[in-house]
Amino acid sequence: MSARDPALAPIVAKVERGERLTRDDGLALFHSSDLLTIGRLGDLANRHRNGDRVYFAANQHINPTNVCVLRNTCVFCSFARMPREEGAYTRSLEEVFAEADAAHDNPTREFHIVGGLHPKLRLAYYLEMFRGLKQRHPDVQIKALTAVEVAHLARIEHLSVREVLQAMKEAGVTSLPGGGAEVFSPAARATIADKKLTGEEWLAVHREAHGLGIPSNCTMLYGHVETMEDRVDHLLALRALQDETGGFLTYIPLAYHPDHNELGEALGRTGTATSGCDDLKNIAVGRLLLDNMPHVKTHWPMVTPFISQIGLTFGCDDLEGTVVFERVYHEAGAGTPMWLAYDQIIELIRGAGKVPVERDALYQVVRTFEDWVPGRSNARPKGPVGPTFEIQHRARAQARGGRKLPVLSAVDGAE
Ligand code: V47
Repeated sequence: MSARDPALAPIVAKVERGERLTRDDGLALFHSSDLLTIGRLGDLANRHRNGDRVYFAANQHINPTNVCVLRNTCVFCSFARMPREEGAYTRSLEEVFAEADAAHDNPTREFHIVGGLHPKLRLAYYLEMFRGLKQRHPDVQIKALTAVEVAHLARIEHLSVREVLQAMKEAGVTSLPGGGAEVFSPAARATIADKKLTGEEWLAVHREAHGLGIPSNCTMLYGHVETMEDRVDHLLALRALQDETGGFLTYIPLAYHPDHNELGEALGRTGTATSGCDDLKNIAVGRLLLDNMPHVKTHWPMVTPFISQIGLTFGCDDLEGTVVFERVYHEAGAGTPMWLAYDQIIELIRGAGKVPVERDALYQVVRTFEDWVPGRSNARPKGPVGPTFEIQHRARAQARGGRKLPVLSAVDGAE
């Protein structure tokens, strides 16, 4: 493979030989504008591991509360509220179970449960939630609580992180999501998430989880105040922990959204803060530096389904699933849909010339699609939810006097 940017020539040779890339290589990749060479390298590294397979999960996101003690210090976040602030909400367990009941009519395999750091919600609330969900939906795996939430619960319960994780595992949690990592650089963190646990502490929670046999995901939030050095160092820290434990399943680059948060205002940004080229570059460079990471996932709610689809030939072997319903980025102005139908995901993957594989939270194969014919309803499962569910859900939430849910996008035509 030849590179248009001569600075990439030695990196091409290394990737072709399967050699590990260095910090300088990472910097050269981020500084280069030779996007197609970077993409081809990401694709090469991915194909080597995963062939043409692209995984997805039929999943449902559940956000039990948006009340967060870090509301005023995580200045990039649009989701968090103070307890008495307009729009603050905390779901009762019955409400969480009612929301999760959509899984009965849908092919849901994973609940993705994250929320704010509520000052009063105790560990018992979460454990009862996990047990209740497991009892009601035994076939659905639970991916729950970021390292930040785990550390917060340990602090308010006067328990060790290990004890909290052990209790979560016993209550039915299968894996941890990758949120809260942001960017580990102390300087960038001081600007965007001053009071959040440090990068070292985030890594320590994941190390502990891996030691208990709980696999986890990892992320990097890019497109705000971080430097290219910050990005590379963050990826190398993830790589080092993966060398040590092997417990990460997936890396997910997360594109910063600047609407309705203090940081976006300070930076004078609205709409989007990243570009399509930067989104694709972050996918490919993540894949190249994280040579020990089994999977790289593209999160379509952040970068759009179409950029995610292109990402499948830039190093991603995993497309975020049905989601049902995304709230964190929609509060920050993401204009993408709040969910995708099961069939739309298959079409996106097939449209990229890849082979869709439905997986569970642990990447065990649930279904392949050799016999799947677009447009033949009897050859495909029912979509995860229809717009009716969201309309009912919003009506119920509003009738309860809860906060207004963000307006749905045009994709489902529900408005
Ligand atoms: O940690 C918050 C990010 C993350 C904004 O593990 C924002 O499978 C952009 O980690 N603009 C949480 N990003 C989400 C997350 C995640 C998503 C999908 C899959 C998985 C997984 C994990 O969302 C936070 C933060 O980095 N975030 N606010 C914002 N304004």
